[in-house]
Amino acid sequence: MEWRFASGGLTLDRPRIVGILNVTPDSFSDGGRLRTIDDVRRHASRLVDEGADVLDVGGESTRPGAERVDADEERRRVLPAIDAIVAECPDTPISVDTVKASVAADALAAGASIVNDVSALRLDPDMAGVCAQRGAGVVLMHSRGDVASMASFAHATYGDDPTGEVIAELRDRLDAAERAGIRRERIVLDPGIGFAKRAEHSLAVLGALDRLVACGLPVLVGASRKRFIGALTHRDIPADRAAGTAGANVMALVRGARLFRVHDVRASRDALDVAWAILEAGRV
Ligand code: PMM
Repeated sequence: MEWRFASGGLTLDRPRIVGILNVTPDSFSDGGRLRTIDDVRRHASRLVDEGADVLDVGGESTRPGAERVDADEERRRVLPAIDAIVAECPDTPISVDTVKASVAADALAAGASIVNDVSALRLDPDMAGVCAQRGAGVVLMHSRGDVASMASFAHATYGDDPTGEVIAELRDRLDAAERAGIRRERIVLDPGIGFAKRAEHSLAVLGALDRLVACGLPVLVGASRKRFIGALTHRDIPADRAAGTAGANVMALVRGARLFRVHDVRASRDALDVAWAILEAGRV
């Protein structure tokens, strides 16, 4: 299986890591760390050295209570970072984590080739068209509500099959994306761990991830440092959750995910490579 996007593609014949570069003052686990372009350059090159296959640049935090940013401010954060990464890591595909079509369009023009939309194209009516026209790779992540509420529990109401609801809602977004002209080979599905999901919902969705994988598209999981991992490991500080994150990623790999969005690349790279070798050895 291969994920196609504007600058080429990524084969998914082994686990792939999307390294997180948040150029926000207030993201939940790493806000404010990358203040200068030199910081961005150093961090990007470190993530790639540690084994990231894609770099994901985000300029707006979805943390409940985080400051909302307009498109101009988001552009001011994201575009210089993309320029710096293109120069520093020219062979690494870049994705832009945004729900705004105008930010996505400028990011794609600056050298990004993937749009990671945590609203799965719900919040900006122009987003699907921009992605289709530019041939961007697209991550459709499950969420409910607007940017201010999607990472809270405000919409975390499910019946007795949360996974089924998540899959049905993602299928609707997939249909909308295809109707807008985005080719299937460019689309990746993401269950949206922690978005409109309490710990029990995130666990249910990860535990039954094979049902999402059965839709036939590549699956990306973003469990990195999230609250449910903190709760399970009693690690209050998000930066202490790398091992818990690696555990979640290994289980997601076993259930069929192939892309993993993480802050701590080295820990998940090692865990996923070892898990993959064992899975492959068992496939004879
Ligand atoms: N999580 C966050 C932000 N963007 N994108 C995708 N595709 N999947 C996720 O799970 C996801 C995301 C929130 O985490 P962060 O603030 O640490 O980036």
